[in-house]
Amino acid sequence: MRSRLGATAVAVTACVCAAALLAPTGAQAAPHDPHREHHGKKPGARHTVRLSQGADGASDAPSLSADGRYAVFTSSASNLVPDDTNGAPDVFLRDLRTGHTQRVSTDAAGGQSGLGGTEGAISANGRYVVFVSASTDLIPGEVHDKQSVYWRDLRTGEVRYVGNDLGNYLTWALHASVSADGRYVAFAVSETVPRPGASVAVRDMRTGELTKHPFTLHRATRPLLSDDGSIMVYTNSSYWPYDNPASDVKVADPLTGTHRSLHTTPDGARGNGRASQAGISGNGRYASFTSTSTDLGPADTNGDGSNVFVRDLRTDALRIVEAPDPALSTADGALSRDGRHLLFRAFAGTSDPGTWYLRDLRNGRTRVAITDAAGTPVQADTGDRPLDARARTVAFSSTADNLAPGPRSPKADAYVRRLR
Ligand SMILES: [Ca+2]
Ligand SMILES: [Ca+2]
Repeated sequence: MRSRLGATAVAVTACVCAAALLAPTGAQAAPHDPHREHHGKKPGARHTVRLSQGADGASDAPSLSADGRYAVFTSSASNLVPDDTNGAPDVFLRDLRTGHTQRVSTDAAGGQSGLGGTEGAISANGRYVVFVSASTDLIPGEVHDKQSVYWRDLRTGEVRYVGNDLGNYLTWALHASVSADGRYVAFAVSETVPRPGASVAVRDMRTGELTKHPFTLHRATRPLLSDDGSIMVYTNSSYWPYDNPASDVKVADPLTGTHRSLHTTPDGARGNGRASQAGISGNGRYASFTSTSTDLGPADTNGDGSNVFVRDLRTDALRIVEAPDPALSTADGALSRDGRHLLFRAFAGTSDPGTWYLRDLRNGRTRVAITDAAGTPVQADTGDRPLDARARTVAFSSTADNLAPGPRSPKADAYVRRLR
């Protein structure tokens, strides 16, 4: 298994560059859109853009396309686009080049859906969006009565059902991830009958084939695909009362279901702490996770304080990510699509919002990544793909003041900040 995943990773290293060159067209043009905003800053200048300018509701952490041009986020606001009257959260696409904001949790013609959508994710090439919705009116003639994953081609507008049901009764889809070319969609399904838990599945949108990963006495959640769709990671969290064995992070072949743990000691045993937050670089070579284990191999200076770890899937080497102050904990790691940069949060304890850093994993250079206009680190949350391919921009949500000019929402806003 190891060597097979490793070999796959080698073969797809070049994928992200090609994906970044695929410039999406259509669907973004809106000649007389009053919601357009132009940001007259020179490309490369460090600045922060509020995606939810003046919003009347909360927005969550966006995900970015590989080239950093497109951001997808969820918002409860009703005033980000005209005629949002469904009283439900929707998924929005922001073109950062034109400033145009578009609602994407709609039917193919752009018609509003009754229950909107959440948990949007965008493909690396910027053309496809997947999201979760309980709406029954997204596809004419198709009614899916459970919370389901939908796939949208932004160029043609086409909306397709991905899935919600793994053969059991009470299930609902939770989270989705899409490959760079839109072909593969991984998603998590939560179940209450016959027993509480969650599992992951992958749909091939070209053939329609659905691969179900085995259900265990765990919650398998937040699957994330590499850009070419050949590698998937996910988190297995213990579900009360099933607290044994402990949580784990997995790397899997999405189409065969074979998998292995990322959270292992040099002897191959399970780490002695808890693991979560599985991540994968877009090129599929590096996987990240957060763990409280002290026996994974690298020297650990904060004891059982959590650390982000990065595993090279080609060599199996594991590195620990320590804060600039190594007594602090680190968590919330997210790799750039090219795998060179890592965004992470360093904090002293659970009540400390901490500081977000960007580290160049090649030379160790580390800088504060998320600050307000005065340069002060601020509270922030991040989504699945908070960095573009080369970590030139970071996307996040925050309730902090003074992040960008203009009016902020009464709750959290979504932002994109240029890093270099
Ligand atoms: Ca809405
Ligand atoms: Ca530690």
